[in-house]
Amino acid sequence: MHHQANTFALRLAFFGPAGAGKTALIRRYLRGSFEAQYESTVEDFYSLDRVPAELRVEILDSGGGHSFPAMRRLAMQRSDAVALVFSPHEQDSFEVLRWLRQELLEARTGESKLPFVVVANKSDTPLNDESMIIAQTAQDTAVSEWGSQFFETSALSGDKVAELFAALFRLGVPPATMEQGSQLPARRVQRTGSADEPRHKMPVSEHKRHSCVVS
Ligand SMILES: Nc1nc2c(ncn2[C@@H]2O[C@H](COP(=O)(O)OP(=O)(O)OP(=O)(O)O)[C@@H](O)[C@H]2O)c(=O)[nH]1
Ligand SMILES: [Mg+2]
Repeated sequence: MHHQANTFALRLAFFGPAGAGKTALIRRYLRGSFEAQYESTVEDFYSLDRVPAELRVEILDSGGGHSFPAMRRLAMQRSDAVALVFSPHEQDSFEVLRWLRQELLEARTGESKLPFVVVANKSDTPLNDESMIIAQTAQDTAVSEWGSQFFETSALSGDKVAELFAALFRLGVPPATMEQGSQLPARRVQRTGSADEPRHKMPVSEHKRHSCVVS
């Protein structure tokens, strides 16, 4: 959590191979819509203010097809909660998550429990024999080996997308401090909302379903 003048900023970040559905998941959550046409991301930022908690949520949408290791490392260090997204329908998709998790470990050495979840996206599409094995291996690895939560989401149908974001919020904001509503711990206090950070501005109406106001 990052504290700035009566506002707490929660930084979420999405990483994963190109085409896994990071952008689609973020847009499904923020806008409640789905775009079938694929447009690869370089790097995007979204932000929204959750009115009741005076909580500013910043979401980094990284581009899986663009490798900027130094930027990724910085983003990993600055995040309060991370979603590692893959698609079981793509061979090697989960393998990318293995080294992304490794990068996360290296970027944040010394932290005992890293705040990340693993996301198998495109659950609307039936698994064949091969993708079923990939999905099972991923779940076993995430839960048993990495001790992380595992979500099977669909940006197309919206299935488990709200649950995914709820988990990210919980990871980033310790519940006890949320209830107190004050004196939130600043794990890595950083200035937020600086002019040099690009942001997507989206019409307020797109956020209504989440009772959010766009900053
Ligand atoms: N059927 C289905 N298709 C999806 C789902 N999520 C994303 N897609 C499609 O998969 C393609 C890639 O989705 P994106 O969200 O752009 O993937 P990305 O992870 O952001 O990719 P990069 O920006 O290149 O890293 C698009 O054509 C989406 O419409 C899903 O849950 N189900
Ligand atoms: Mg994208």
